[in-house]
Amino acid sequence: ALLGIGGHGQSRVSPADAVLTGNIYPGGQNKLVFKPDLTLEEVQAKNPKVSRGRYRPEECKALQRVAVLIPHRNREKHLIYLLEHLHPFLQRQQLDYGIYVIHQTGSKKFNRAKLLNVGYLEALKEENWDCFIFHDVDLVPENDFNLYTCGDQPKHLVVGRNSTGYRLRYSKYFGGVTALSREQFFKVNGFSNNYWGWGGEDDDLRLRVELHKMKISRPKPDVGKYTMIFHTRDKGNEVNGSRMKLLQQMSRVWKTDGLSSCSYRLLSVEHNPLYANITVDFWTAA
Ligand code: UDH
Repeated sequence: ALLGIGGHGQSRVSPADAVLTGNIYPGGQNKLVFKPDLTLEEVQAKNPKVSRGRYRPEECKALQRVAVLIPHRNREKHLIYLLEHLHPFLQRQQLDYGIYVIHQTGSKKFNRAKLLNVGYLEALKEENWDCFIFHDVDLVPENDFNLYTCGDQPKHLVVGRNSTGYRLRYSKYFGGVTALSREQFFKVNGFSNNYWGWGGEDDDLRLRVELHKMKISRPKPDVGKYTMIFHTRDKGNEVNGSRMKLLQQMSRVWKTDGLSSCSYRLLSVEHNPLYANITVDFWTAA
């Protein structure tokens, strides 16, 4: 059983217990605070049981091994905040997990989807992960019942965020944070590698999932709640004007554009205490 988490969206933890345990709140809802001067060292000191970005529960064998993949460039502060909240959150869920940050070097257009393909391929070289969580760096989960595990269908975990009044951005939205098993992601050949700049890659993955007759599931709105750390549009991640055209091609190209064709220059794999850092260079933005 999950520590302090009831099976029907109800917490078994009383407010008094929540105070005692320090972290688990009634209804699974957490209060998020982002301290302006927080450092990575402080977060490390609070997580002595995490090593090389990995943790597994001591008192039981977890049902799934879960890899969290975070695409990244120039968002160091967001990463510290996310790590601060994600480590205890994943531990309260008693998961056997590892966190991977996939870092794109250089100033070419950002490619979120390709970075996530790289994360999947590189993480599998270390461990036969059962489940992959594709996770934006600026979205922090608010509710402990939002389980970071995979199901028999792909899951979309961000039902709402503070910046949209906790509403789904649009009915078919499949961005921000998603959970696909190793097999589900492999079946659709991963993400397309061809989305440079902002937008479209998440819709493309949704189309791949639908083409393979899978059905996306979501947690209940009060559970799928996230706080987005405020930011403006990044340099190098301008809106991708080709995204509509690319989306139209999906059913013709998915087999040859994806995990099977993901080429990259691997610059380094470093194991920091709280995450593995995979640095890559993409030599073409064509
Ligand atoms: N990312 C980076 N660095 C970048 C660009 C993107 O790390 O330079 C990653 C990061 O994990 C981020 C994700 O890619 O969470 C998605 O990019 P995004 O946060 O820019 O996308 P989002 O849709 O925001 O959240 C779009 C621009 C918002 C402008 C808002 C103005 N009101």
